[in-house]
Amino acid sequence: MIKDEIAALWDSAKTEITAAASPEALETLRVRYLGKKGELTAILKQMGGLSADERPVVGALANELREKLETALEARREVLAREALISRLAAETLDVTLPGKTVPIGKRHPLTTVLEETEAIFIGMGFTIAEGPEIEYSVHNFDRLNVPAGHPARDRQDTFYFDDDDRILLRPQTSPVQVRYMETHRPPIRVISPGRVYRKDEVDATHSPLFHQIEGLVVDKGITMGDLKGALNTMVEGLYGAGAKTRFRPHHFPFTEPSCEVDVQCFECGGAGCRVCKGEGWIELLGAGMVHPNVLAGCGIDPAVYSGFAFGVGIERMAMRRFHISDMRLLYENDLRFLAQF
Ligand code: 2U9
Repeated sequence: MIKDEIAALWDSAKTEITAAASPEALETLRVRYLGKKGELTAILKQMGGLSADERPVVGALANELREKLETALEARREVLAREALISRLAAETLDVTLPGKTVPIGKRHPLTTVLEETEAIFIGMGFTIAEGPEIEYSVHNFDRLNVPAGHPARDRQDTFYFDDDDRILLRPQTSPVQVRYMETHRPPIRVISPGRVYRKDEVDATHSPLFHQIEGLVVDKGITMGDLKGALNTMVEGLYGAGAKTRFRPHHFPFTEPSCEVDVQCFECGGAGCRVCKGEGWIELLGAGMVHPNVLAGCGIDPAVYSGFAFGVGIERMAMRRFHISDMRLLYENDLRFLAQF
């Protein structure tokens, strides 16, 4: 009987509409019940077979069903819309009283600070910065630096080589940068060459196979040891303050003659002797000397016409002194608790 079909349709429809979980599901139900090919249309098609007195009754029931379906669909649509709004508001709730998210500001690494300050001092004296490859030929790192074959510095126990005949290496000093510079520029030369250097050292509190150096080179006519002392004293005063005193001790390097090592008076105890300077009153800082004539000649610069001085300083050494860092490894471990102190 059509009346039963209408009642059954309403029963299943109201359950499904109430359970509809999304606007899309609701739309599917609307099409299924009220669409042109929907279930209500299917019932209305049967009305043709009814008697004259049944038709108006069933028609009324069918219209009532349509209204109930539309009302139920609209009610469910509103419920879903309200729920969607509530969940959206919850998700987008912004508590303006919360403190702002701070963007952690980075800090300069102590090695960078020392490097940049040292560079600035020499740039102030008219030096330019030269750079070069970290993978270098032993010709540039030893032969051009008057380091003869068989010299201990060439030993594989100290230097990293890539090939079996010791031709290609990781530079143990930045001197080859100055060699390359002298091969491609004419005097006057005033360069500093900062950078990474590599030596076969076991890692401990004062050694690392990778560390950093800054070297300097001046070549011109009439350069003397006095110029060297003046430049280095200017660097030391720039780093350790105007009263900082230096001491020059005779030394030997194959690439400089005469050579010296330079100490700075201990800034902790003013020279009286303390834990920092191990009672010496002086702290060794760097090595330097007048460029060996063989080195000038090897780079095509006539040592009878030109002279020059050079120096080399370890950046870790300066940073550890400056910031009272006892273990070099702290400079490489990227522990923010350590780095945040500078
Ligand atoms: C050329 C000619 C000479 C660079 C020099 C030193 C002395 C020196 C060490 C200091 C601490 C390396 O980092 S360290 O271990 N260096 O003592 N370096 S003279 O002399 C040169 C460089 C280039 C063409």
